[in-house]
Amino acid sequence: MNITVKFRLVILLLLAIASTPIGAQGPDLETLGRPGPYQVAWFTQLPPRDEFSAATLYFPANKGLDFGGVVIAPGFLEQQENISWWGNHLASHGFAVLTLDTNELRDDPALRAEALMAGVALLRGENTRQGSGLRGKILGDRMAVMGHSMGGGGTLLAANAHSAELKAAIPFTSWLPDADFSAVTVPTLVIAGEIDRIAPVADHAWPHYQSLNAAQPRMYLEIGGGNHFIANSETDNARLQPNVDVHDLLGGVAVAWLKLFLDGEEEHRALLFGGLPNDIQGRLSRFEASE
Ligand code: 9J3
Repeated sequence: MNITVKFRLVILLLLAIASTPIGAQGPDLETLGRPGPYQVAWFTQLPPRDEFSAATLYFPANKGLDFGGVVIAPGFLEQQENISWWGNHLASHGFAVLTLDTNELRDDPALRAEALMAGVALLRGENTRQGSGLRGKILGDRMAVMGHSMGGGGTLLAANAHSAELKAAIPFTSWLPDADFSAVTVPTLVIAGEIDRIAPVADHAWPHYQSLNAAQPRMYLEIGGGNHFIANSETDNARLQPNVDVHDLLGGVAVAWLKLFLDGEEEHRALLFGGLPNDIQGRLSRFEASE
């Protein structure tokens, strides 16, 4: 090795040291609430399933391997467009996300639960399907379910019956009267809106949360002044609009939840259970969490 080569190696070493974060900046909820590092691609040509009528698979196009999967169901009279922002957001943070349309716009929560679990099976199948763009990239043991309103009721029913097949559940402004989800054994993030008139928290999200077994991680996140549609996409349908803009807050907390409980990235634990930042707490009307 001549002196020039040695010199260059020393320079490279110094550059490597200089670019290594010292006191490494860990993840934070604000960053996780913005679009993530991956480019999002999507496709809709998927193997048909009896349990739902159509679906879109969003994925992180420039991530090589190891995608956890998330399946999301819309609410009563809603379609994929009402939940599509989650597909983009979660895929940009590294997840394969299947949004689905129910067979009928009025399908009940139990049918939405079946649709969600069929979606989980579909995502697992994409890992082995000849011709799938996601072949070999999906980790079938890292699956989560989400959903809005009756889709949130379906999310909780799916987790209550099939926790062994799942790693996390995230119902948002869930709707299901007189429900008991005490058989859920996966970490569950319950998103609610303070002034939800369609699924009032006193009859829906709050008792849903309270019925969960406190022996596993659970969180109740109620948005101050939030309506039934706070976690939905903005669309042209005025009836289905979020009344406050909390996608940044919800997106950040949900990504942290999935990175911790699907991907096992422990550095996200303190973000969720170490006390939320004051600016987030200021936007909540009720919050409860246990690890
Ligand atoms: O999915 C939902 O928005 C359920 C709320 C609802 O109107 O239920 C009454 C039948």
